[in-house]
Amino acid sequence: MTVRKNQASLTADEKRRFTDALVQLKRSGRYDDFVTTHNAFILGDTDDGERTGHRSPSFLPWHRRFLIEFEQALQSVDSSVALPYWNWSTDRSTRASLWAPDFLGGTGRSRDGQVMDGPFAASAGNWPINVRVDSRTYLRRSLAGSARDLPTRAEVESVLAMATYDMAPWNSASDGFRNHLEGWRGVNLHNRVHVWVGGQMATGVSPNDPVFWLHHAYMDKLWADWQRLHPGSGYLPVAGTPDVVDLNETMKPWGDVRPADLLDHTAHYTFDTV
Ligand code: CU1
Ligand code: CU1
Repeated sequence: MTVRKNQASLTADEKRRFTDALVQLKRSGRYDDFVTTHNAFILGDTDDGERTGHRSPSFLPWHRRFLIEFEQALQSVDSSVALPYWNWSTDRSTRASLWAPDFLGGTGRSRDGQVMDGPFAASAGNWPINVRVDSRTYLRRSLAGSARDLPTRAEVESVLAMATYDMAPWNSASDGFRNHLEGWRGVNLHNRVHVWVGGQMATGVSPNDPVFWLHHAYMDKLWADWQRLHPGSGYLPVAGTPDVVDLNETMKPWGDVRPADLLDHTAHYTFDTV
């Protein structure tokens, strides 16, 4: 059974196995397939105008499925690996162990944002940026370079307290849990973390930075936490809503999975907190 752990409690061996598996997926080309898929679903999202991955109710189930596939790819390399999650409301400093050279490496240098240490530094030769928005082929970060700090626990709790999953107009203007979590309104949790990390994380090709997976594993955990806090609330919309994915409609690009299929994460993994 896959147990997703807080990254702060991983052993040195678990960190090494995780980063080794990432590098192996990168070498095989499979890692970049995930970046390409995400990039294709960052905007419109699809040619028929349906919003799937972002700015819509299916933000959470879409990324849940995306992470499950990625975790399975990692496990095909090393069956002991699970996705760790990054609780950025607690590990909120640029000196957190997350950014140490034995794990994800640190911030980029001031000149060009290039990450200079850890397994994903350009100098280590294992992490070319192939799916990119410009000509720069190296991983970039500017930790804490944005105007706002990482979200606080109180801000997380204010979003978890929202009892309605999502509501019309089902986009980046909506009130409700999903949109405040995604960050287009209110305190802004998810988007703000992407911007705080900077570099590729602040672009549509954000999965180029391995911290993407740890950030989204935590977003996914917050969805599970919200479900436990609001047992009477569920995924919305249930049916008949144009341009977004209803509870029982399939999601692209998979075509065989509905939000309804993804409401119970325990079929796939558990968290170290339960
Ligand atoms: Cu995304
Ligand atoms: Cu994201």
